[in-house]
Order: sequence, then C-alpha cells, then structure tokens
Amino acid sequence: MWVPTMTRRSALAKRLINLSLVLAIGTACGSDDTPSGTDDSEGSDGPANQGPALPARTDGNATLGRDVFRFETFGNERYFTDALRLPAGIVAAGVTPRQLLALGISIDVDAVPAAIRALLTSAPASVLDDPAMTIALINANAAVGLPIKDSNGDGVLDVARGDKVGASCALCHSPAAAGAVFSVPGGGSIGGRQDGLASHNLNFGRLIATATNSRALYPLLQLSLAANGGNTLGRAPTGLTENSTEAEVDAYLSNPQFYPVGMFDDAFDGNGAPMHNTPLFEQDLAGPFGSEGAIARLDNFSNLVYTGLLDPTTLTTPGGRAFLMMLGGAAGIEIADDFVKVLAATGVTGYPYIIAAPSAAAGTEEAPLGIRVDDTKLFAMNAFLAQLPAPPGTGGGSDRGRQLFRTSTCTSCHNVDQSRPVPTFIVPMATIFPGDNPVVLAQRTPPLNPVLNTVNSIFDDKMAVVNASIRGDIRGTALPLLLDLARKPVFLHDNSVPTLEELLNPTRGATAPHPFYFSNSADRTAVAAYLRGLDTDSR
Ligand code: HEC
Ligand code: HEC
Ligand SMILES: [Ca+2]
Ligand SMILES: [Ca+2]
Ligand SMILES: [Ca+2]
Repeated sequence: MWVPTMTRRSALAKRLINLSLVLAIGTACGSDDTPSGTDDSEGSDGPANQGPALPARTDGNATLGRDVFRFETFGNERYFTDALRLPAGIVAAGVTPRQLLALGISIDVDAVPAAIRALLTSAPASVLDDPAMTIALINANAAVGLPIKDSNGDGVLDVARGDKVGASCALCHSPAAAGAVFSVPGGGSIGGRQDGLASHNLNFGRLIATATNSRALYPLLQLSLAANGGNTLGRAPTGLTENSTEAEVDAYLSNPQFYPVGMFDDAFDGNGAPMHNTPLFEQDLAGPFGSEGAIARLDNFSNLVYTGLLDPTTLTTPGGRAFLMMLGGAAGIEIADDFVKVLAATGVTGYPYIIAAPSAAAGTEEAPLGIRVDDTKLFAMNAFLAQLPAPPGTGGGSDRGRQLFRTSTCTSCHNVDQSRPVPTFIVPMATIFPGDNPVVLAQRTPPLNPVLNTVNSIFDDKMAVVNASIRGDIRGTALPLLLDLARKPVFLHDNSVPTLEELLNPTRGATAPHPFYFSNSADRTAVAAYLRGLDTDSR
C-alpha cells in the first residue's frame, strides 16, 4: 500500500519533472502487466496487488434484468404513494412537465403517447406547461424511474383512479438524453433511456420534498437523536426530529447546501451524508460496492436498496431493528422508535410494503434486514448491469496525460486499463484524506469499527456509521470506475471538487481529500483530458 508521506510525494514530483530518469526511484507498486505502449518502460499499469478476491456473481437473464432495472418495485409503490404521498404532492403542487424535468426526472420519449408526441413538436408549451400532462406522462409510464402499477387491477393505468407510483433503479441510474426532443439545462430531458449512466441532475431532495408526507423519509434524513446527546452529523447545522414539521423536513430536503443535486443519502444512520450518484454500467468491474465498499456482492447491494431504501418502513420490523441496533446501538433503536411515531402521526398504516421473503441468511450481507426479494430478478439484474457498456470517452485521450498518470502515484491505486476490475482494496481514510483526525462517537462490537467523525469535514461522514468494517475490512473509500468522467459535473463521493483540473491542483492542500497533485498546470490539463477520454478501450 502506498504511504502518503511528504517525502514520498516530493520524490514523485521530482520524477514527474525529470521524466528522462529511468525508474530512478522504486515505486511501491510494480507493474504486473506487460507494457504495451512506447513509453511504458517507465511507470506502472496499476497496483501490483489488486486487492482481495470478491465473491463470485450469479448471473441470470439479462433481458429480464433490464425490465427489473427499469420497472421493478417489489411493491414499493405503496410506500411512495401511500406513505410519502409523492403523486399527491405532484398533483397538489401542479407540477408541470417542464418542472418535473427541472427536478432532473427524465421522460422516456418512446413511451410518450403519440398524440402528446405530436404536440411536443407542434405546440410544445401546451405539453410542457400543463400539469395535467405530467400525470398523463406518469400514467403512460414515461417518467423514468417512477413506474406506475395497475394497483386497482382494472387494466388501465391512472393515478387519479387509485393506481400507485413507485421507484425503480432507473430513477438515479438512467437519464434520458439520446435523441432528446427537449431538455432542461441542468435538468432532465425527453429522449431515449440511457440505462446505467448516473443521473447527475436528479434533485432527489426537492423531488421528495414535493411529496405531501416527506416526513415518511425519516430514517434517511439528517437527525438529531437523544441517544447522541441531541448532536447531529451532516451538512445542516441542526438535525430533524420526530416532531419536525412537514415544512421543516421540506426545507431540509429542498436546500441544495444540505441535499445537493445529483446526490442521495443511502444510509439510514441519522447522519446527513448524501453521496453523488454513480454509474451503474460495467458493474462486473466495480466491486466492492458503495463509496465505502461495504458490500461485496452486486445482488446484495440491489437487495438492500429494495428492502431498506425504497421502502424504509422495514426498519421498524424486528429484522430492521436488529440491523439498526448492530449499526448504531441505542441511536439505531431510537431511529426505529421515532419512525413509528412519525408514521402514526401522519396516518401511515399497513407497512412494511415491500414484497420480500424472510431469509435464512438474516443479518448477513445477503439479507441485512432479514428479508430478501426474488433472487431470480436480482440475478437477472446482475447480468444486465454487468454487461451494460460504458459510453466512449470524450475529448481525446492525451498521450502526455497517460504518461503522467502512469508515472505518478495514480497507478498505486488506479489501473490504466479501464476494462479491468477496479482494485478491490479499501483505501484507508488516513491515506485518501490525510486531514482525517476523528473523534470516537461510539464503540461497537467487532468487526464493526467505532463510530468515528472528523469534525469540520464532510468527506468522512458517509463512513462514520456504514463502512467496510461491516464485512471485516476497514473504514475508507473504495476505488471508483474511471469511466464517463467527461459527463461528471463534480468529483469525489461528497461532491467536494468542481472540476478534474481542480482535483489535481495542489492549492487544495496536502491534507485535503484525494491529495494527489500535479504542480504544473499544463500537466493538470493533460491528465484531465486523458481522464475524460477514458473508456473500457483505454489501455
Ligand atoms: C434515489 C437514488 C437511487 C436509486 C433509486 C438507486 N440508487 Fe444506486 N446509487 C445511488 C447513489 C447516490 C449511489 C452512490 C452510493 C455511494 O457512493 O456509496 C448508488 C450506488 C449504487 C451502487 C454502487 C456502485 C459502485 O460502483 O460502487 C450500486 C451497485 C447501485 N447503486 C445499485 C442500485 C440498484 C440495483 C438500484 C435499484 C434496486 C439502485 N441502485 C437504486 C442512488 C440510487
Ligand atoms: C491512494 C489511492 C489513490 C491514489 C494514489 C489516487 N487515487 Fe484517485 N481515487 C482514489 C479513491 C479511493 C477515489 C474515490 C474517492 C471518493 O470519491 O471518495 C478516487 C477518485 C478519483 C477520481 C474521481 C472519480 C469520480 O468519479 O469522482 C479521479 C478522476 C481520480 N481519482 C484520479 C486520480 C489521479 C489522476 C491520480 C494521480 C494523480 C489519483 N487518482 C491517485 C484513490 C486514489
Ligand atoms: Ca413535502
Ligand atoms: Ca444518512
Ligand atoms: Ca465529518
């Protein structure tokens, strides 16, 4: 493992300046690949040790997997429609298609009814600014990631007649853009689905604030818990409680400082730590999963999304409580107890909604909350997500950038060949963020590490409670795919860096997250261009 000392970094900086030196300084990470290009005698193609082997994946039918990815809800439409009341909020607020697009929701042009499609050409405003058209598009199953189900069984899809709208994986992992007939800058578009691309423009916070009972997202909000002395951890200065009003919850969710665009807080830990959406193509290369690498198997990640995130009322069940207890002790139980109060106070009944079976593997990664949705569909989605191709890199890869990447510290963690799986080791927090200086907030039973927080940094907040120690590894960050970077509006899991050039700029400081720099601005430009050009054909 590469060690981030100043001595080593300045030695490497010297190497970058004098590239004619032939391997004068030994790298911590020899190349294990045969060099292929002309300049490959120097530098390395990636860490010699690619990290521990991950468990094998079981793949089902990829065509079925695509349908699961786009439309499967396993019953969560009852959570979104009856508990959160998202469709009711969309109707009450009179959300127009233009406003829905501005929230970052995309419209699948192929599902738009022919009459509406014709109007989009002849009289666009008559579609885009009419709230009734929003409902027509939802009824047509054209709102990407918000599938409607024939809940009343009358063979017609109609929100107004009691049919329910849920959420699928496509909500955050499938923007429309291909051949777009209309786009809102910085928002969604009406075009062809692009399954697997990250929905960088999705304003999940504001979308959920539109619901009339946003309080039902309680476990995924930034909370102030009595078990934590009323303290709160996250982007907002104060946390919400079970007594917070709908207006207060909406204000938190709608504030881009607290809930930035393109992010989702996927941990029910009471901390406000949304993370930036990730690509979901080439998942054969991406494990371990999550920015903290807490999950080793793809279908286990999908199962947790369905059973814990897209219907969090499962957290009030004995299995949900056991998992919360393991993660957060008394604070975890308080989250479940408070959530029950919130649901009661807002008239939510009949939960949990998710259609999942008790699992023999309860409490393990396979079924953290004790339940698991249908394996046939999970394995089908494995196949789909593993086979989905990454888009081509753009901007033209630069040879100079490639050489700098290979001969700097970059390849002690990242591979050069992006068709290889990312190294599976977790980069320790102190390496990826030398400013990490955590205080212990709570002790936990091994293998879980203590709950740790570095005050005055949000970079580590996601890893405070949920991190790879859950599977016996360490608190830190997992390696991301270096793919589709040209489309990324912001970098690192916490959105902390606005451009690739800035990511590589030493003015960010030696103790900043990901402090791997090029002191020369022309080098930064070359490496940034190289990174934007990366795809699975890059070697
Ligand atoms: C509300 C938005 C949202 C929805 C819906 C959603 N995801 Fe995600 N997903 C995210 C975000 C944000 C991340 C990044 C998490 C992180 O950095 O830890 C992510 C990360 C992932 C990862 C980890 C990828 C990696 O490279 O480590 C997988 C796998 C994944 N999602 C699968 C799914 C599946 C399968 C579904 C549907 C069952 C789904 N997601 C639904 C927002 C969402
Ligand atoms: C010590 C290991 C390590 C080294 C060295 C390293 N990286 Fe990274 N890199 C990571 C990790 C881990 C992440 C994910 C961090 C996060 O999002 O929290 C990352 C993220 C990135 C990202 C952002 C990806 C995204 O989607 O936001 C880019 C680009 C990147 N690295 C390029 C580089 C370059 C160029 C170098 C060399 C100058 C480099 N890295 C050196 C570990 C490393
Ligand atoms: Ca609301
Ligand atoms: Ca959280
Ligand atoms: Ca922190």
